[in-house]
Amino acid sequence: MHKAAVQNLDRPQDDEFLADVLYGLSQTQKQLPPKYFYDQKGSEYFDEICELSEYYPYRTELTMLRDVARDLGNHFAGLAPQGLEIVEFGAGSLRKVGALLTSLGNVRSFTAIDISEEHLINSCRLLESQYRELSIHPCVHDFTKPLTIHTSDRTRLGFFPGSTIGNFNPGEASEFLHNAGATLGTNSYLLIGVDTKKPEPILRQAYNDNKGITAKFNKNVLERINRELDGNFNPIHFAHHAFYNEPEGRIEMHLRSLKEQTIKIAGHNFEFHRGESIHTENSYKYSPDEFTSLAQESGWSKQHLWLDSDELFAVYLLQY
Ligand code: AVJ
Repeated sequence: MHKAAVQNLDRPQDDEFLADVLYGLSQTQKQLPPKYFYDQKGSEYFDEICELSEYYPYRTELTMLRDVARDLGNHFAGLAPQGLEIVEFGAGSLRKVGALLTSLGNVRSFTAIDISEEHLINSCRLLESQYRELSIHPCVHDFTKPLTIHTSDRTRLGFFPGSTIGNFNPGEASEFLHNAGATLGTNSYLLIGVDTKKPEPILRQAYNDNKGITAKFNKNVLERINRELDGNFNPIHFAHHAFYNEPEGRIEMHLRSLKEQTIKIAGHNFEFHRGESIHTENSYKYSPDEFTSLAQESGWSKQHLWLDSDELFAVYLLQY
């Protein structure tokens, strides 16, 4: 895998970042798209979040994937004569796909799609050193947008772990699932991790950790605006605020202004009242029934559902 082999299909450009920020901060409820969390620094903070005791989704799913991979091995035995091609959406640090690569045995090709180029390349290099026979294709792309990838005779298995789908509202999630089906093709599969609904304290603590890493992750988007878009946010004057919005079934993350202030970004002024917030992320939680219907409405049928014993997390195998 050489640098030249990296596909840059739809890398978000600086002017798009600027346009999204100017638009988001002009809304009555100020907001920023969560995909901008993941520059190099933000991707590192997210990896730290995954090590936190409060953040159950990462370790729960990782533990489940061992069983899932074994079941998938049985499922695909005889079903994928040309071998499998795995396509991971939002690949991040690639710490989960290894469980599948090891147990499935017949994976020939792996396409890793992520928005954070440097992080993606480093992760692919590491994976390459561990799976020398595997053909690895890093692809820098914003997976919130449709994507066409090369075709082969192999059985395609999309992989979308971590409940990243929770960042979309249900309408956008359905659109993503449709697009993923179009990208992967008829009869392809999607293995997708989805956070479940559960008692509020567990959810709240997962996004309000004791070490304050989630707060740093959240505030990093302000520092990124300062670095890349000539902004003058002082993160000290904003507070991390995360809570479960029960009627909407989602965790919301906000950055709340601790005082009245004016922020300048690329020559534009934005006024903040004391207590006014920027809504930085939604993280939707789905019961198995809710998610199964969403998948069905989006062209996918449920083949398998795995839940851990505490029902903290769900992994679905869907077919298009
Ligand atoms: C990567 C979107 C699944 O919503 O749990 C973690 C991101 N935000 N802590 C999530 C996140 C705050 C995470 N997802």
